[in-house]
Amino acid sequence: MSKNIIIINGPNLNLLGKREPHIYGSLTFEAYFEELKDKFPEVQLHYFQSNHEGSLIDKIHEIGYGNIDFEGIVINAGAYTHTSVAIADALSAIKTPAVEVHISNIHTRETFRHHSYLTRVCKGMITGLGLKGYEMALRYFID
Ligand code: CA2
Repeated sequence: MSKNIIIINGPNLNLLGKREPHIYGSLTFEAYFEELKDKFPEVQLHYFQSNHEGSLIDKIHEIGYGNIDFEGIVINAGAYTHTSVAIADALSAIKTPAVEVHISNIHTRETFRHHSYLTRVCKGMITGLGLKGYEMALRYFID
């Protein structure tokens, strides 16, 4: 049985490839996700995106307590990274390990982006390496 790994993207990340390409690149996440599936045929990759905090929390609960056994979560919570104690609590309420990813380098941007509520409940954080960060996080779970 292959490993199940899920990528969760938070608010506005559905606009990837459509706006602000100078910060976030010009590829849509859907197109990138197809590339990832080709790159990692040995795992069952899942993808979830929501602009709603509660939906992200519901999905994290489903991963932790649902019927599918997940090896890991790769999460880019978007701006909720900097505001959401609730998403951090959801991640710490489940056993499934998570790796936090940011496309841009949050430490070289505005001060309000420097702090993440998620880092302390994640295995690690990758920031500033573009979409490549997702691939690196997946590699962590696969290896
Ligand atoms: O760098 C990242 O991945 C972020 O998580 C992206 C969030 C931002 O609030 C975080 O500080 C860092 C914003 C995602 C917005 O994505 C867009 C993509 C294309 C066009 C507009 C927004």
